[in-house]
Amino acid sequence: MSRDNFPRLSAEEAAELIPHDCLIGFSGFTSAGAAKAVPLALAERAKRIHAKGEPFTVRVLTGASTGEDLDEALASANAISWRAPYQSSKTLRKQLNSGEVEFVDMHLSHLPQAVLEGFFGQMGFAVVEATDVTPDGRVYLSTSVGASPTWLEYADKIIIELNSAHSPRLAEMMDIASIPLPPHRNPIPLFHSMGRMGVPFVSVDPSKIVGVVKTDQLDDGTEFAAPDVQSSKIADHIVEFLVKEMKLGNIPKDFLPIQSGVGNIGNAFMKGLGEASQIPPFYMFSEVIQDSQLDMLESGKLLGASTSAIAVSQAKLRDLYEKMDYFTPKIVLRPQEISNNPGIVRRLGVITTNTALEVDLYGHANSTHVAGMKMMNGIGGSGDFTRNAYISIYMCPSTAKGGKISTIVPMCPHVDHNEHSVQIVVTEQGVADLRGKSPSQRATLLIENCAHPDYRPYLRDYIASAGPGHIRHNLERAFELHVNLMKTGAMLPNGG
Ligand code: 0RQ
Repeated sequence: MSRDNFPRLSAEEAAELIPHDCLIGFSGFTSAGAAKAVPLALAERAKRIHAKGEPFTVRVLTGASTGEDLDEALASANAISWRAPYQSSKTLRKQLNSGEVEFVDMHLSHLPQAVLEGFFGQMGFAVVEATDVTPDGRVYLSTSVGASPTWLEYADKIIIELNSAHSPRLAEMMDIASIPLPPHRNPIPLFHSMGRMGVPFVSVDPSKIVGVVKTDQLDDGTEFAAPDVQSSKIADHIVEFLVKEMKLGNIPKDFLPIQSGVGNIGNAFMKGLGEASQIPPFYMFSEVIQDSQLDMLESGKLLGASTSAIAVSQAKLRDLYEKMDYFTPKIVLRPQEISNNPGIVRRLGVITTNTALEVDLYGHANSTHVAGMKMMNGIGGSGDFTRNAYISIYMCPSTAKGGKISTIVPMCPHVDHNEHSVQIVVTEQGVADLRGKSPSQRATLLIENCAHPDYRPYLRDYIASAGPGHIRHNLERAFELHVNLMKTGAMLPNGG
């Protein structure tokens, strides 16, 4: 039997199978490997049903964020009622902040276990992109693994999007293993970023595959802006810090694996690290690799990368597919439960770098909620890595929105990473090394090294007005900057 023996469906026919209020597990970890045709057809179907005055929504799980054809298309069709664990779609962001959509922000490594334990109820469908599926139920995934192995195991029914635009040689990068549920777990046998413990495919019960939809479309891909002056300064400060740590002997001479968050600043930092002659070639243990990491793999600066997704621009992906002999030994693609596993992060001694929206004077970081209320994207994998990092670094420009917002604030109105996990804070102004520092020492370092000079007088005055205590606050003023922002559009009347 060939893969063509599975029912061949159009995307529209596949979408017709999915009932109202179904919990669906879509493949996708960023736009990499995201289901493309079925969600788009499902969005169109929802519009047709809504036009008749009838309800149609689905509950959506993915590995992380997705491409335009998934979150953005479904949200624009008002077809999502509930969503976890992460998103970055403009329309969906509006809907979850207005309360139209229920959103659950979760650590990405927790997601597979939570689903398998049944915390979110039964999953009707898995819709998963693959490069191949064999008659005995071997599913070969495309540019991301994410939580797809869990969806394929747990869902009642499976729709495969068989995408011929991807290289089938992605299988050579895959290392897919499932972790049994507690209390039946053993230590995960990975002792190096490039270690392997699994197989190149996911095995499913073939009778669950209700259809195969053929596609031929690359991932959306993300094009990053060239690093701006601020991002470059942040990158330079971090590189300088890491070189100093190496000289002090705090980081071994052959270096430690790096994790880097997604986004413009993360991409700029990785580019800076790639160009730093004082940093030896190193490995990554991360959840996503972006354009700059492919360049570094080619130059030899990056020796290898463990990841859950190859989230690169289309031009880079085409280039990668042309050079598979070179790249396949250098990239390992893993399920997010393993790529983001806090135990392995601690074991390998990963140096983590993530971006915050704001950091408070005692080192609590807010990565998700603007003014403590409006969700931006979600915590993603940042917490998985930060909590168990060898050194955890948070970076952000000292101001946002043209200086109207200080990213160093007296108290974060929402905390994703707390003072016990955040060790180093970097802005374009400089570095605050919070390790071994008491709360009052941390506040001084953050004000004098990281805050924008326009905001330093306010922050010094805030501390001067704070009551006594181990962590000193003036509760009447703790959110004054945020309240000003909401009332006037700026944290300080004259920007500082
Ligand atoms: O808004 O685009 O309208 O100008 O936030 O900020 O500076 O471009 O930085 O792209 O790296 O994103 C924290 C959102 C930063 C991201 C966050 C505004 C700013 C801009 C973007 P505009 P930048 P980035 C693993 C790691 C959590 C998940 C994570 C993120 C926009 O890094 O989602 O770490 N992190 N995952 O103007 C109001 C502030 C602001 C602010 C910045 N204090 N208040 N707006 N902005 N600071 C990856 C995965 O899990 C897949």
